[in-house]
Amino acid sequence: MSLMDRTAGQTPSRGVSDSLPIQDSGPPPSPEVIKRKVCLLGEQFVGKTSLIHRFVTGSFDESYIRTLGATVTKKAVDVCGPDGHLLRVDMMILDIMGKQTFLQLFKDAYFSGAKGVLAVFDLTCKGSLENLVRWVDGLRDTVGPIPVVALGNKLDLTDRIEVDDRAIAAVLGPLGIPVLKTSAKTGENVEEAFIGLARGIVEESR
Ligand SMILES: Nc1nc2c(ncn2[C@@H]2O[C@H](COP(=O)(O)OP(=O)(O)O)[C@@H](O)[C@H]2O)c(=O)[nH]1
Ligand SMILES: [Mg+2]
Repeated sequence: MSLMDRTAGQTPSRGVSDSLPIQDSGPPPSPEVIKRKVCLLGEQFVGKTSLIHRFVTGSFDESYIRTLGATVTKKAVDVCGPDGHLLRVDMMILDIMGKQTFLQLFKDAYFSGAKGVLAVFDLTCKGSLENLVRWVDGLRDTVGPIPVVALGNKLDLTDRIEVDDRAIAAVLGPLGIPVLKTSAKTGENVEEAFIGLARGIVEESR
């Protein structure tokens, strides 16, 4: 039985609730919204476009769509703000063509104003982890110490994984960035990656 059923037809009696402000009229209040630019970086083919696609549409597209230049997608996530209130982080997600040459040309424009980064490598390709250091250095040269979460992607390809936890710690430990293992194919940890980044962004803007 709902509250409406229980109270319908009853004579209202005076009580504590009479002195409280009316809460049940209109839609619930929306959380405060902050808009933030976030970027994905990392070598070509590590799965940046697929991770964004999975996060935004909830699906995986096997047919590889090459990213031309840079594309922008938007999605909001709700996280708990520093004062305990819900905050909506409206993310403008930038995806680039993953070549270092492209990064050199457009680094400033691409990273400028970014408040968080997902640095992606491929668990089945050791070189993509080693090269991530250069990507992160390039980022920090441009925008300074913004929150970065590293993602070891393609976790579903269990029999092809080349990068173990020790190698990850050796390369990324000195950079001091958290690491998550993801699969754009199964969706494992993809939502967590973007939410983790949003949390880092909210922490930074305190
Ligand atoms: N098995 C598997 N394949 C993936 C995953 N993520 C991406 N791929 C594939 O890897 C290739 C490159 O992905 P893409 O998102 O275009 O990489 P990008 O160049 O970093 O944007 C494509 O063939 C994808 O289908 C994953 O998590 N698991
Ligand atoms: Mg791409």
